[in-house]
Amino acid sequence: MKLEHNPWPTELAQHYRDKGYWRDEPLTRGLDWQRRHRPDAIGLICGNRQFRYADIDGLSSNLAARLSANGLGHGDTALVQLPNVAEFYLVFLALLKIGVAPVNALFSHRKLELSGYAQQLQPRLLIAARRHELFASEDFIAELTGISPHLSQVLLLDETAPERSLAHWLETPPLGAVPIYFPTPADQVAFFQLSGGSTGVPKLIPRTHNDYDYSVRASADICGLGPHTRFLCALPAPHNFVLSSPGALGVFHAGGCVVMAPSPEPQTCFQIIERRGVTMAALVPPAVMLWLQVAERTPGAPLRSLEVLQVGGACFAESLARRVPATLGCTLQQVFGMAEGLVNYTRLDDDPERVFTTQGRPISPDDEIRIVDDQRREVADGETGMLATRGPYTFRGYYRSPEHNARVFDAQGFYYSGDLVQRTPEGYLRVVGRVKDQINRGGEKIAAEEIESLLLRHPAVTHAALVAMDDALMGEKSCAFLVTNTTDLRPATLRRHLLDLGVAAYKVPDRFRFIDAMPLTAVGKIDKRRLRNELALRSAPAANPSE
Ligand code: OOB
Repeated sequence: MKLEHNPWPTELAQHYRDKGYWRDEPLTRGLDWQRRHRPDAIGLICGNRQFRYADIDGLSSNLAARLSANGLGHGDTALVQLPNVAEFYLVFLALLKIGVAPVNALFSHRKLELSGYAQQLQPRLLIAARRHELFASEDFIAELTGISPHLSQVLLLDETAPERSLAHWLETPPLGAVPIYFPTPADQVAFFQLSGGSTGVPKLIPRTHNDYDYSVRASADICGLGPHTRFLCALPAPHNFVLSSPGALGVFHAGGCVVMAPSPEPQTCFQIIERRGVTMAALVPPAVMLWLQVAERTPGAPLRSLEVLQVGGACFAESLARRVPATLGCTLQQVFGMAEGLVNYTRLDDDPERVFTTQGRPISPDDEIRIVDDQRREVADGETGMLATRGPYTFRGYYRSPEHNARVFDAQGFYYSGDLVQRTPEGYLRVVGRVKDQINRGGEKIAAEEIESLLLRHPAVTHAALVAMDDALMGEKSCAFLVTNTTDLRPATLRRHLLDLGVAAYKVPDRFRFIDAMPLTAVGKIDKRRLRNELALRSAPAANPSE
């Protein structure tokens, strides 16, 4: 069975093959090469555990074979939620080997997000962790089975019962020889990436073997990855940045080593960097700020091995960018990417001024970029416009979302990312704002509409608008403006309301403000610009009695 996705038009697909971008090989190709040529090289480190390429391949093959023996294969989907542990990659690779397409939820996701993904994908397999509050008992697993009646296989990290223990399934080969075959054609869906979203329901992004593999290979090349690379994965492992830009898959392609960290917190990361000789790391801007603060307090810090720091996911202030090379003693690389596809990098040999002042240029000569005004007419270099793009690894449509796709794609298949950018004459992009209704909370994306509709489910809330407010550390935080039919609604009640609905904690508004009526635009829509301006005018939190 094929999983639906909007394919590239035949002529473009042919062009991408002719250019050698699409090789019609599986996304596990890199691992397979390392297994055959460098089986004893260490490819993955997690705490005190080290995995050689032979181990990574062997463990993932055990799991793949056992799942395959249980009837899972091409056309099936899986819901996976794991923290930053080695098992994340072992599971991902196992599923790719047998053509089961997973969605890798963030560990911070809760009931609402996981139920939403299960609803859309109807997975047959669930892989999760007992240490997550939702999977400490059986209740939510039963709920998921209600949502996805074909869910027949559950495997858990930290589980003692062998029939459900992920560790057991990874370590124990199946009885008898079960062939692991790769039945998924490379132009089909390999897995689903998560969209930051701007709509009510989180959308899924089908990524094919061909398109993702190209982005990984080309990224590894641009970032100079090789067997010497030791890459610190401190951001959530499913995120496109640390998975493929060039991320862990880039490292496996190049034969380097992925070193896991539980979080980007500097004290922990600095120790891991020193102990493991990490050469490269990828961070979001708030984490860089913390790293800079700690490194400035402790000069001669343990970052000697660090050669490259990638920063992306949200706007990185030029003033901070300028501090990175001197304070952390490494090369800065800015990365502007999206789970939907397009990724831009400053190049490692770029002039430092360009690295400090732009977010890079696209991976591929065949990434087509248009920067357009409201009428979708192209603007001149240096002018601000909306970013539209298509190319060999930019998706052609969200999963089963024809109406939303009609809004964010044009007739030529260009995807409108919702970012406001400028292009330099050399083709480098600068991100200057956005038109999508989203809050970028230090790299974590919050779709305003999703939270507004949850707030409106509270009986006392009659109007709700979520907007971004500036924050010194996070870049942006979220503020909910509310009109209510009572005078005694408290922020704590609304926070509880949202958490009870099962939304991830990072999406709960940082501030609530109660107003008498929503300001409206000329066409009668909520005037969010006015709400944002109001916040900017009264930015001092102490002067805010409604909090
Ligand atoms: C990355 O991916 P997503 O899907 O979480 O978020 C994409 C959005 C972009 O459309 C843009 O609004 C924002 O995040 N963004 C940036 C940025 N990088 C991403 N805004 C300003 N400056 C940057 N450098 O965030 C992502 C995916 C792959 C690599 C890196 C980041």
